[in-house]
Amino acid sequence: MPITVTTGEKEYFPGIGQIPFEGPDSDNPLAFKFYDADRIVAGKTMRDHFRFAIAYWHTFCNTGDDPFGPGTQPLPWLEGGDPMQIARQKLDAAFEFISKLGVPFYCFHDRDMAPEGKTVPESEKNLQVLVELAKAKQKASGIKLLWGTANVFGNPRYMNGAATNPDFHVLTHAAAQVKAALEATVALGGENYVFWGGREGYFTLLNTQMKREIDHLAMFLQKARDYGRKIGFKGTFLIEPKPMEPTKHQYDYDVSTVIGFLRHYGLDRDFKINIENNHATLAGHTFAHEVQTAADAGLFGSLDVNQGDPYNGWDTDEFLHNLYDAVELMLVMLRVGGLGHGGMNFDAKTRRCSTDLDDIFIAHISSIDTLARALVIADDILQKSNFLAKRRERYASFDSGKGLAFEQGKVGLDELAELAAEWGEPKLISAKQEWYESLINQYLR
Ligand code: XLS
Ligand code: NI
Ligand code: NI
Repeated sequence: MPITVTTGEKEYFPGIGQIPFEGPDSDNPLAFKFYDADRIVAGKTMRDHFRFAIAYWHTFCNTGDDPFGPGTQPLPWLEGGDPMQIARQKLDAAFEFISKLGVPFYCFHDRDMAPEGKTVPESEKNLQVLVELAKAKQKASGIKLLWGTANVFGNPRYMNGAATNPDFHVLTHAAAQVKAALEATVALGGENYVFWGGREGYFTLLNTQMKREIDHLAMFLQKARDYGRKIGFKGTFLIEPKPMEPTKHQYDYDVSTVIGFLRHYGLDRDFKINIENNHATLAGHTFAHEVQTAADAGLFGSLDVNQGDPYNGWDTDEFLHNLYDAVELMLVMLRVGGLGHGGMNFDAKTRRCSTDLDDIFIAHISSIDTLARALVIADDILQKSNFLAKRRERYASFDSGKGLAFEQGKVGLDELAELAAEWGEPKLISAKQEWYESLINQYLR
């Protein structure tokens, strides 16, 4: 569905209209060079391949502060005294930006959209007020909610965790927030609901009953699921793994860990996985590896697209611009059947020194174009090269005869040993890694 540009009382990005597609020869920084939303690739429009979403927290709340200094990026909608007035301005800016970019979805934490009040009911009320306004904005623009979530890591009360906090009193506050955020997500027709276990982990085992904390997390998620279903949430619950930061030992370390957790606690029917590139690389994996792992388990949910700095190990949340990595990602995405009800959320922020308002547009356009270009390249590789045939050939010894019988469970260890003795030493078969790598480079055009 086309997006209608929606501004509030004040236009926050004057001089910038809806971002057009101008093609690869354009040198207009405020135009798409590769993302042509209606273009069909591999049987689907680019719009449907990507289901792009804007992250409320980075794009409309973050001003570039770091541990060494305050924010540098003046965001005009954050100016003014009254927190509820600022929240309304932020909503105006958000829908103006998203509609001008022409992206179909957004994602938010409760506290990104509405300020925390002095009491639980006051916080809930603040959120409800903003949700009503957001509903009207969604209707006017055609923009939809990909997922909602609760920020149960920022407030100091969560310093020892939310659902895994050793103090039950703190857990109840996390529950109040998740309950309200689920209600907001349902009210806004959100397709998914995310749990990123911000401070669900620990720093030292000396003071930690790990099994008890993880049991609490699972119980909390079960109760959240039950409540969500009760109030009519039909979408998917998503867990977003991350290996470190803020705690030393995060319980949702990576996709494999989360798969084990979901299956162990019987949560795998309602929950899937939201995978973030920078979290994957912090865990020592590639984005593509994590996506393949989740898809193989039937638990692929959605993506947070960003990238880390290749030379430092932290969650720098940069805009994805590495084309080679994007091609590897899209090679997997095309083969696992795409995003389904998930999307690609830009969990990324402009660098602290990028201080112009149009840098926010340029950053998103750059990432969107990187992924669009990668989609076309990956589709070309799958359609025109012998990439798939080569991969199949590598496993051909399991396609017939004893190899097939082994896969079917019909060959025991003793018979395998007999075959080894009978067949003698196997000849070395090259894995051809460099051939695969060069193939990608050949198609980067
Ligand atoms: C932080 C996470 C967070 C989640 C949503 O590292 O990526 O932004 O996506 O809570
Ligand atoms: Ni994320
Ligand atoms: Ni992150």
